[in-house]
Amino acid sequence: KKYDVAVVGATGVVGEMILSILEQRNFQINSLYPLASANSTGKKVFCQGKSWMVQDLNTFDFSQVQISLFSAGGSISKKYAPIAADSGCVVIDNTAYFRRDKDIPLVIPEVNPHAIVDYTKRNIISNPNCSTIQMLVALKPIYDAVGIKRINVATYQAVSGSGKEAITELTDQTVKLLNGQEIDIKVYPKQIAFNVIPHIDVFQDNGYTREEMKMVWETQKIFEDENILVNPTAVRVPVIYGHSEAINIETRRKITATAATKILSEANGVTVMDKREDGGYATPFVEATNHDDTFVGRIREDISHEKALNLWVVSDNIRKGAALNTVQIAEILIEEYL
Ligand code: 11C
Repeated sequence: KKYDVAVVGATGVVGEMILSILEQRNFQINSLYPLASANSTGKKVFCQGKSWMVQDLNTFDFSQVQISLFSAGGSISKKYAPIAADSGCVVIDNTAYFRRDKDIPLVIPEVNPHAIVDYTKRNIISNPNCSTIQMLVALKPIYDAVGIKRINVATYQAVSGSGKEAITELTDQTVKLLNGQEIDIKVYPKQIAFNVIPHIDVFQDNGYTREEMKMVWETQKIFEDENILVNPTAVRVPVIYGHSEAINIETRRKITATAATKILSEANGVTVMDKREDGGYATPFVEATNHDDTFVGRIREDISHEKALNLWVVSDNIRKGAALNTVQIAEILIEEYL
């Protein structure tokens, strides 16, 4: 069976990746409807050997499609996802807008595919934040084996997480600084080239940022464990693609590094790259970019705690962190539910 699919935000970083993943995985498409704001209307995108005209989201009739993949920002999802869902199609939404709603499943296919069943409540499924996805793909096998009480994580997040203008900001600032010119600062609150910014998304009353709190809320929802403690610090680094995370977990029962490595080596969606030698670990741009798997390395027992483990986790934030996860959800949806 073939499906009619709308891709909302088709000209954005994630939208473009969704199109290429639909092609790579030979998703059974009948008609594709790339949608964007009026100023992108009329552009063409390519997928599965055909060119498809970008149409205006504002006037699109969602009753023509069975599946809509949204990745055009929270305010667009707020307005248009309910319209699409009410027209009868299933929305898979990449934004944070619906993630905390109790009647909307929040899904990572390697972690909680069973949650998809509840899509019927509102015809919407949420895709988690990229930082949460890679963290939980890596931690789920350990959670299942020995339990996790507390997660302490510092992220090193690529600029592509903020969209195309942020990639341009990093590259432009880099070129200008190398040429001794004045730089423009538009997307981030400080210079990102040759720098590190300990601030992603807006500050909350508790002093954490929303990106950090997303990792708390989403972990508790996806693991269905409101007692799991998560303490994140989210940091932007001058990397174009690939988020990295230094994770320390306090487990309920002791697990050795050797046992954790074995479990992770057999886990779905994980590649262990962990030789204790120069270069024996994965890095975001060189190894993780363009790969489906989340890479785990630097697996070692915490010398300061009896039941804790350290991990280095890197993944392509646009691919597994957004587009691939969305398409994987759509694949399960059509295989098991539609
Ligand atoms: C970033 N994680 O790297 C963000 C991007 O909640 O879907 C995705 C934000 C979200 O900037």
